[in-house]
Amino acid sequence: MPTIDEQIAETEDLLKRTKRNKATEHYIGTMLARLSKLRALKEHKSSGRKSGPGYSVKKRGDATVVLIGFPSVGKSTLLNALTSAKSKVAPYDFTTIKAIPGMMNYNGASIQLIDAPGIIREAALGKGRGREVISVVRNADLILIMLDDKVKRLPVIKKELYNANIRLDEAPPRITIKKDVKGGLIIDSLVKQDLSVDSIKSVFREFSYVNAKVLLKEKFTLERLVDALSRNRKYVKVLLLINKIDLMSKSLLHRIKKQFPNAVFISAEKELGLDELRDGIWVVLGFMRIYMKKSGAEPDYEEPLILRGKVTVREVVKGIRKSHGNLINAQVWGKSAKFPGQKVGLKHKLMDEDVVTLYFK
Ligand SMILES: Nc1nc2c(ncn2[C@@H]2O[C@H](COP(=O)(O)OP(=O)(O)OP(=O)(O)O)[C@@H](O)[C@H]2O)c(=O)[nH]1
Ligand SMILES: [Mg+2]
Repeated sequence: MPTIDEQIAETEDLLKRTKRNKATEHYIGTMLARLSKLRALKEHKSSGRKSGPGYSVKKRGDATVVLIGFPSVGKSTLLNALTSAKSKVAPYDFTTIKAIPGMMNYNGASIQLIDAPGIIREAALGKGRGREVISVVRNADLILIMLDDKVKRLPVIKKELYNANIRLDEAPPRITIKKDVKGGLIIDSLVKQDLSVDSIKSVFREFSYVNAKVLLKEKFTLERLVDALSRNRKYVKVLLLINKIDLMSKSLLHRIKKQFPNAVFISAEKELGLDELRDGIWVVLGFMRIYMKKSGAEPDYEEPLILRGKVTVREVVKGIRKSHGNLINAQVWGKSAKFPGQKVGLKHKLMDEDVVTLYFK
């Protein structure tokens, strides 16, 4: 019986050698599904053995952000600049050997920032301190990938995270699956699929689905279908950071900016660009400040309600946590209001820095 590692290597090899076309799609789907199952098995087997102190950090605050990057790019320097933590900084690689948390307060939100050990090639296999890195990333709401002038290393980091089943800036697949006791596999789709029904079914079969009603709500690739059927995928937002801009010539900086227009450019040591970074983190995490205003009074700008994600009047009612009876309606001032003081219901979507008055029965 070949070992799991051998089976993984063999399946990867088969995938590499098989050209992708309509005729092989079905086979490739089966192989991708098999590979995913083998990797999950390996992860499961080694996680029991290898856990220990320093491997994961307890989540605290309103959101968790993890710093990822090759050794010596300046992750610890940045943690120290943004929080009151003191992570060791040194000009040699692998200074940081375990994940170190700090708290960053911004606009009234407390954001946990975690400095991870340097990620390197094959981190997903536990090389370097890879396993710790992956375990903290899995708990993150956002990861900051930090690079210095060696920007060519970005694909290496992305590949490691991908192999560790972390999906960057992807929404979870849109699909519903209802298991059944008979009837076989019934595949319906809201959009036209490029994959054949046969290929789709082969992936489901590899995941041991025999009878199920499936509704696909987006256009799937084989990889994304395998992701949808694997339980260990983690979908995380990412912000790219380019550090040590103080060491770059104008022309180099210009070139890198052109290559990565969405990156945030900083110098952790000289504290350049840190306001843009704090703001970027706030925006990407979808944080909002909602100022409450009692009827006839001034808004409370001192202590806003801090909310994240989909924020409607309903979340505000939940957020104030006091029982006031039933909401009759609400009034809104600010970016989400059609006009100042618009009357709205529970479903009204709010925006950062809106002012809200709630009327209860
Ligand atoms: N010039 C310059 N040097 C920096 C900057 N940020 C960090 N450094 C230096 O780069 C070296 C490595 O910084 P660290 O913060 O220890 O790097 P790290 O990414 O935490 O490294 P590991 O813990 O080994 O993964 C130190 O000598 C820092 O002083 C920067 O913005 N500009
Ligand atoms: Mg460090």
